[in-house]
Formats: sequence, C-alpha cells, structure tokens
Amino acid sequence: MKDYEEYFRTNRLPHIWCPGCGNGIVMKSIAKAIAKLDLDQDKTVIVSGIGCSSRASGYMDFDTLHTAHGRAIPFATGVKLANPELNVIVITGDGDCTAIGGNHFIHGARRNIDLTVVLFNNNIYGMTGGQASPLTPTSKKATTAPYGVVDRPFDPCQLAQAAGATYIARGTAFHAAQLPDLIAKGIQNKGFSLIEAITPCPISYGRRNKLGDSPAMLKLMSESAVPLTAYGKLAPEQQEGKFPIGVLHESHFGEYSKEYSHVIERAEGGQK
Ligand SMILES: Cc1ncc(C[n+]2csc(CCOP(=O)(O)OP(=O)(O)O)c2C)c(N)n1
Ligand code: SF4
Repeated sequence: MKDYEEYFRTNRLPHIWCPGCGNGIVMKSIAKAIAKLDLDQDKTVIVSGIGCSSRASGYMDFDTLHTAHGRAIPFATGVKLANPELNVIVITGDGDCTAIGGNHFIHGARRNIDLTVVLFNNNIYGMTGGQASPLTPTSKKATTAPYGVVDRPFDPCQLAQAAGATYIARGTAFHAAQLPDLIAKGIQNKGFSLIEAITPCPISYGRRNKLGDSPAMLKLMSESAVPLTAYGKLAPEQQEGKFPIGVLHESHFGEYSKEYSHVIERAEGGQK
C-alpha cells in the first residue's frame, strides 16, 4: 500500500491556493481515501471543472482531466462509459457543481452512474473573487450581492438524494480525520456518490462576511456540524444554524454503465 504523499505531482508545487484555504485538506482526504482502498493508480481518473478547488486535479498523480466550468460530470460520464473498469472521481466547487453544472449533477445522480463526486463547498465562487453561488447562505454578502443574498441556498445532499444518488455524505475540513473514510465509502459504492466537503475560503467569502481568519472559520464549522444521529434528536429550533455530518444516505439501484452494457449486448445481438 502506498503512502498518500506518493499520489501528488510534487513538481507542480507550490500550489495556487491562498494561505488558510481549506482546499488542501480536502485534496489530501481524497488521496488518503485512495491510499486506504489501495486503488490502482493507472485505473483511477480524476476529473475536475474550473475553480480554485478544481485546480486540485493538476496536483494529483493520476490520469487527470481539468475540463470546462460546470462540465466535470459530463466528462466523467464519458470516461466511465468508455471504460467502466475505471475508478472515476470528480472534483468540483459549489458554483461548478450546482450553478452552471447543476443540471449535469442532477442527471448524473438520476442515472446512478458510478462516479464519486467530491463537492468542495466554500459557499462562494472563490476563483473569480466572490460571486454568490446557489450554496451561499441567505443574507451573506458576495460581490454580486453586496447587501446580502436574497435567495435561499439549496441543500446539495437533499437534491442529490431526490435525484437518485445512492451514497451521500457530508464532512468538513475541520473534521479532517473523518473525511477520508466518507470519501472511501463513496468510492466503494457502485453508483453515484456525493461527498459534500465544507471548506473555508477566508479570502473571497470569510473576509467579506466578517467570519474571521481560517482558524475562526474552522472553529465555526466545528460548532455547527453535528453527527447525523445527534442532529436528528435536536428540536427544530436547536437545528437552526447547524447541519448534519456523516453518511446521510445509502440506497441500491442499478448502476448506469452496467445497465448500458446490456443495451450494447442487445444491440450487438440484433435484439430490440
Ligand atoms: C463557462 C464559464 N463561465 C464562467 C467562467 C468563470 N469562472 C471560473 S471559475 C468560476 C467560479 C468558481 O467557483 P466554484 O465553482 O464555486 O469554485 P471555487 O473557485 O470556489 O473553488 C467562474 C464563474 C468560466 N471559466 N467558464
Ligand atoms: S480564493 Fe478562496 S477558495 Fe480560492 S484559493 Fe483563495 S481561499 Fe481558497
């Protein structure tokens, strides 16, 4: 079994991330999950969109695809259908996954295609300087909402569950010891898996919203995140400002590339 550090392209360092950014914690958690499962490096593909978080694919020593903004899931779908033996991991930001890529996200989950989507949720468009995303909480400030966001954010985990994803988990950069296990379970699920990783962006989000520096943002995560079972026991008013972490949903449904192979067999056999 390899040490997780062997999964990085160290010649690509230093990375572009700001001091205090949580993206490195989430990227390391993906590498640790791969090391834990001892995945074949030559059969593991990492696909990302565009954004600060999506730059992670360039630092990871696998076959990697840094695609177009919002389009990581379609590219990953193509990779998986072309070679269902591959482990395909998607790295995506909250804007990438739920704004411009929102429809792909919903339909990836609906198909239950075997992708492991790690959603780096920093609640903002980090790379382009702080525009609001569909996961920016109501009343928080963004360059596109200097007086506060009016829209309600949606919950990407509930959205994925409603659309048909068969494994859903949420973790945070503060709970760095738990995150690799949540990701590893997602990789093991033969279907569409979502791991929402809540991560601090002190520059484009925290600063504008007076949330303090990165340690202060991590502290806030530690106070707001509650393990699922304990969260379920809280009264609605106690749940205010808090969110559940851990494995949130598991179910079974036919995996898309496998189902599609039956279509190919039928077509080759001349059956309808
Ligand atoms: C089609 C297209 N539209 C817009 C952009 C500009 N753009 C680059 S990254 C980005 C948002 C990044 O935010 P997010 O996906 O949340 O990732 P983060 O940078 O926060 O990790 C945008 C709008 C682009 N590159 N391509
Ligand atoms: S802008 Fe935010 S998300 Fe992007 S590298 Fe800086 S801290 Fe990280």
